[in-house]
Amino acid sequence: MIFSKIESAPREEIEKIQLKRLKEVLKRVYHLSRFYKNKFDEMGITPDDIKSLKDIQKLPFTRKQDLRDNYPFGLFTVPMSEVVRIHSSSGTTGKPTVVGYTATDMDVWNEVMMRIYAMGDVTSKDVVHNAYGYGLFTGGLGFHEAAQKLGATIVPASGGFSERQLMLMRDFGATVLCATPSFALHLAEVARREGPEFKKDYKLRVGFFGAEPTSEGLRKEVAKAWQIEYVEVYGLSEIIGPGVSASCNKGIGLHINEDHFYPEIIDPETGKVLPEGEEGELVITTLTKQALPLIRYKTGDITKLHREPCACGRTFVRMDSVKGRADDMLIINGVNVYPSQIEHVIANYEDVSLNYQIVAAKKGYLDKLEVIIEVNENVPFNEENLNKIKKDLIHKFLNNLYINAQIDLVKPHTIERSMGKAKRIIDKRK
Ligand code: DLL
Repeated sequence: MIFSKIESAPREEIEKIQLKRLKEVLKRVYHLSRFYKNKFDEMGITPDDIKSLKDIQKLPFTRKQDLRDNYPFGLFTVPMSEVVRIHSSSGTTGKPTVVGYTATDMDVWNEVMMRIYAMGDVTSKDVVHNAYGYGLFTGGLGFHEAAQKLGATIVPASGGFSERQLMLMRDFGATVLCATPSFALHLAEVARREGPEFKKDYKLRVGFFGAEPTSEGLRKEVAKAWQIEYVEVYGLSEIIGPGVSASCNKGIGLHINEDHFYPEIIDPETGKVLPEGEEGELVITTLTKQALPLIRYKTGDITKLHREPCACGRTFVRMDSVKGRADDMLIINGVNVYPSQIEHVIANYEDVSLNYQIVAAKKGYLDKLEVIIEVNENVPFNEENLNKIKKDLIHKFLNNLYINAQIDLVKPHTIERSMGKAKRIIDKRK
């Protein structure tokens, strides 16, 4: 089901709207934001210099640090009396990044989220169990309001309390699950304790998963565990929250809501825009945001764009599932590796589960990569099995990723489960 006509409009029409909106947003930031006025002046650019979409490349980038430097509301382009909602990142290091929404921004957010729900055919007949955290994190409320607008029954479960959540999902007849993929997998693991046939007690048919990088293997595992359709949702609070893009399940990748968010792919080192189809850092310009418009925001997420026609009928450009964050890439003795590539190896080996942790450390001058993985419950935890699994995995890491990894196998249920975004990487070298 396609929610809005614009999602399948001819390319020329989409690009016409993008250019018109780009010009408007540039005028807005130039006249209402001291930060952007100074940046544009330094580069000798005015909004009038932008005559085509390609001209966007003349504009400066915006970074997460710019939001921090202007904490809390320095980049807002409306008076606070027009701001109706604030969200913020967790801010584990330094000040959090704060984002704001006007009433019109909220309408846009609901619109793009309703488009995403439509990718899983959600209607007023559905019961939506929302296990994203409520609060300053955009996941909970982002999924909440749009479901309500659609007329669906929303269950604002938030994170944690797995057994209670499962009870509510069963008793309320949830047909839709919204959660981080790692939490969805954890819920399935707990539900499985009721017996291998647990699924028959649940009415789930589709899930909306995002907020953290995943491998294809993990996505398949979640879909298989719950026997549901997997819609992948991407977004970030700085741009809007969840709602930037989502997968339609008819073709590969996630359709970007391009009439609101203009995407580019750049080389994260040089800042150069890369040719279509090449992998690099996703940069987004918000085309319609009022409270916090951002020009060429460096998301830090690594992906690529493709524009071949999609079987679903949408004409919006697609991005691949995010491979990882530019700053999450591990360099192990000179070899670059993303955690999702490590996860891919684990997901394709039967005897271990997707509960794992990656520890990078120094041993003398050399880097050491340790991967701690839980053995599957049905595999006897004896020396013979452990030695075989270790040997196989070491071989796979070496052959597929060119990494000499140390494998530590642990018993099932020993690695702490995440209730929100999974924390799987510990880099002791930092
Ligand atoms: O995670 C918004 C969101 C909530 C998206 C719920 C999807 C579902 P932040 O907390 O600001 O916002 O974190 C944004 O999370 O830059 C990516 O690195 C990562 N991320 C989000 N979605 C995906 C995804 C929300 N589908 C950061 N795949 C982003 C991979 C994702 N990474």
